[in-house]
Amino acid sequence: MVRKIIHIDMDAFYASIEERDNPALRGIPLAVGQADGRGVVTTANYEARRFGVRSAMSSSKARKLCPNLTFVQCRFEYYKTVSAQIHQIFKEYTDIIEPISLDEAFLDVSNNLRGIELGIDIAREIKQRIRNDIGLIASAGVSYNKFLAKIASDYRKPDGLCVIPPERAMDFVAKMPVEAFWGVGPVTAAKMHNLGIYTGEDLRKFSLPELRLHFGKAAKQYFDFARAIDNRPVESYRERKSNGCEHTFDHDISNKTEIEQQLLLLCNELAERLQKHGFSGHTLTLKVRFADFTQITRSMSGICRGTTIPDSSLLFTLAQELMNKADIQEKPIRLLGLSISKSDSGKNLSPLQMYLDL
Ligand code: TTP
Ligand code: MG
Repeated sequence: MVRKIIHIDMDAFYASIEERDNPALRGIPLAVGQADGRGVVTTANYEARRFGVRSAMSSSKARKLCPNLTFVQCRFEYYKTVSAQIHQIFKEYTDIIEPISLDEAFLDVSNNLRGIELGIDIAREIKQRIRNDIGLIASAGVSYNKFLAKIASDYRKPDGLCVIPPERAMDFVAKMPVEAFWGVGPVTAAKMHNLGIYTGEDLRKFSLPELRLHFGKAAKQYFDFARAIDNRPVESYRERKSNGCEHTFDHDISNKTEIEQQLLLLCNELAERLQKHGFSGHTLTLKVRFADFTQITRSMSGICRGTTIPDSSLLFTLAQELMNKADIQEKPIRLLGLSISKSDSGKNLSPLQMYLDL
């Protein structure tokens, strides 16, 4: 079955909330953030963007670009409550909601709670509800995967509603500048430009081995995106109880230095995954599978407080402790795995959700 995925991204989120609450701020260039000293712009309304004012820009630079710029203080706690209200609307349509930030989420509406046939009808309704009930404008993208739904929501911003049906996907992606692709930041974009890759169409000319040569692990993702393929599920974090990774080695390992090296690689990968998913947990588990396929696991709980996401060096220290506990002697190892899980008593929520109170 073709999936129906919606990506919602609120327009100029913080600034629009301030405009909604104070009509005197409407229609004039507005930035949210500290005006003076070392202040930065969190976001600017579209009037200010015409002058080149952007998120993360220093306030002094923003003022140079737009001398009439009005600044208002950021009220982060308040924006969180607005975000939670928006999520209440989403929940009327589906349980499968993946929050990306306060103002952005993916919804899988393939089997939606309202039994609505078309994704575009749901997106239109959600936009309307956000406008009527909350007084804000959202852009929505609809497609059969996350990659395309996100591109679609960005396509006609602000107040956008764009659908990319399967038959248009390849053409759509062909024309996209690579900068718009997921995971392509300025450094990767510059690298692609050096190879003559400016659009999805250019990217498609490269084979997977060629892309691997230049982009390593990320190559498969670029290769797939250039072909409008993205099989990642919409992950509603509430369901996720653990997050981990494992490596099966080309040859069995038993040398202490080699084991440590592999453990470090695993920790780096796990730390990256946890950051990407905004996931934290209380229990770390090491899995060791030996050459003879017997397997042991060693765990430790209470590894970090609250919703702190452990970094690679903390993971490495703990993983080494677990390895010592495992006391594997010189037995050759075929696979190592490392995962973080929620303790039974812990709230089964991602840091983002805890912080959003969703
Ligand atoms: P965005 O969705 O990136 O920006 P936006 O909603 O203001 O504008 P649009 O989607 O119409 O382009 O980010 C959402 C909010 O997150 C934004 O209103 C302010 C905040 N934010 C920061 O605090 N710092 C940043 O660097 C960025 C990009 C956003
Ligand atoms: Mg936004």
